[in-house]
Amino acid sequence: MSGVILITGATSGIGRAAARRFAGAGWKVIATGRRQERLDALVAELGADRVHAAPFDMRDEAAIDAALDALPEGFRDIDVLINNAGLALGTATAQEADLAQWRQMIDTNITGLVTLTHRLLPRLIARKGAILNISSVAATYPYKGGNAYGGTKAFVRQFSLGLRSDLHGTGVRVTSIEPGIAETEFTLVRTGGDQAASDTLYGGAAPMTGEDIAETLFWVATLPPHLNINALELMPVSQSFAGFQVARA
Ligand code: NDP
Ligand code: 8X3
Repeated sequence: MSGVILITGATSGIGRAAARRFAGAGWKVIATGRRQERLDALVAELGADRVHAAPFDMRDEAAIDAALDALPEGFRDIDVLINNAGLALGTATAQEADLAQWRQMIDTNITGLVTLTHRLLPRLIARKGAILNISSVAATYPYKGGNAYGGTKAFVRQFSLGLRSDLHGTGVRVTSIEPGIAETEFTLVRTGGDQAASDTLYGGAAPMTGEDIAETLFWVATLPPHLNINALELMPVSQSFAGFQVARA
C-alpha cells in the first residue's frame, strides 16, 4: 500500500525519519516545517518525484492555505496526514513559566494542528484516509514543568478520539500516537539549545529514536483499512512510572 502523505515537522526528528520511511516505501511525501534548507535537503536526498517541500509555520494560517493551494499534480490527493510538528518550551513550573512560551506551544501544538486538520478533512474523507496525531505520554502522566506542554498533548489525544467519533462512517482512521522519550532535537529546542542538558537526558537511557516512532507510524498507516488503532503509547524500556509527591508541613 502507498499513497500521498503530508507530514508536518519533517525537518527533524520523528517527522524527518517518517518522511524517509514513507518515501522509501514508495509514498509521495509532502514535507513541511519552517526550515526550508532542511526540506530542500530531503528533496535532494529522496527525489523530487517522492518528496514535495512545503515550508510554512504552523502558526500562519495564510501560509498553510497557500502551501495547500500550491501542491503540484501528484501530491494533491492526500491519503494520510501526520500531525507531528510541535514543541515543548521550557521546564519551569507554572508559577515561574514564561507566558509567551506557553502561547507558542498552544499556537503550534493545538491551533496549528487543528487548522491544518480542518483544511484537509474534505480530502481525507474523499480518500477514506487516515490522521495520525503525535501526542505524548505527557498527555496522560503529569510531571513537574510539563504544565502547558502536557496540556497541549492532552488536547491532541482527546481531539483525536473526538475525531474518531465525528468521522464515524466515513472510513477515515484516526490514531493518537503517544511516545515517551525519543532522542531528537526536542530537548535542544525545549532548553533553548542546551546541548549538555540534551546529552544528560538521553545519555545512557537508550531512548527511542525518530526511526522507532517512524516505523510505528508506518505500521499504523499501512494496517488493513478496516482496522483502527485509537491510541498507542510507547516508551523506551528504560522509562517507566514514578509515584506521587507529598508536601509536608
Ligand atoms: P524535533 O524538535 O526534532 O522536531 C520538531 C519538528 O516540529 C521540526 O521539524 C520543526 O520544524 C517542527 N515545528 C516546530 N514548530 C513549528 C512551527 N511553528 N511551524 C512548523 N513546524 C514546526 O522534535 P521531535 O521530532 O521529537 O518532535 C516531533 C513531535 O513529537 C512533537 O509534536 C513532539 O511534541 C512530539 N513528541 C516528542 C517526543 C520526544 O521525546 N522527542 C515524545 C513525545 C512526543 P522547524 O523547526 O523547521 O519549523
Ligand atoms: C515528550 C516526552 O516526557 O519529555 O513529549 O514530555 S516528555
